[in-house]
Amino acid sequence: MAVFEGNFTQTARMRFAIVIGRFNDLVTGKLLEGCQDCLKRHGVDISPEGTQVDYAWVPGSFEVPMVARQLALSGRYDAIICLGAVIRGQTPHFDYVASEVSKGIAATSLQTGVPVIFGILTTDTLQQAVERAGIKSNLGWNYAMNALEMASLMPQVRAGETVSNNTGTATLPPAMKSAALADGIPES
Ligand code: INI
Repeated sequence: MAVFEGNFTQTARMRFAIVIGRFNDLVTGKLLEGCQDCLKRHGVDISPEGTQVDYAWVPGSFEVPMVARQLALSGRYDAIICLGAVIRGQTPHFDYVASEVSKGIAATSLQTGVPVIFGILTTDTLQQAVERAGIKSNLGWNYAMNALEMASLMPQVRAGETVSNNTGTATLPPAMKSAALADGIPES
């Protein structure tokens, strides 16, 4: 049987889109910084003028899934990272926004087959949010790691390529093999 496993090293040909909510941008801006730092330190060119990362700003988390879905449908990206911060207030608004963005991101990922990373902080207070966006740690970094891992995992799963195999190396049909190689998977 096969073991499929992502890696963090073959990033040269990967393409990402990052969708960022402006609402609570004190927090989402910091998540973006953490995310970019991680991608850059794994060899990704994060420049908006470059060829590896596109950025899309939306008003708030509620709008994130719509734009993420359109980007996913373009077929241009190995993974999409969604960043937002939904902070509980005095009204039920939080619950509606948090519910819709989580359902929307899950649906986008499942419907398109493109990994869409759920980088939406949902917290009770602003303090909890800033602690997770750079004060104590920066979850933006983790979301980028998740994107790198999924971007390298999915081509393997699609092509049936094996990373390690107790019974030997799996053989792929030629068409799948060239697709896997085009996706940056090394020949085993
Ligand atoms: N958007 C957020 O990203 N976080 C929030 O905490 C938030 N709250 O609490 O209202 C929020 N609201 C805006 C929402 O995402 C939409 O942009 C707006 O409703 C327009 O559709």
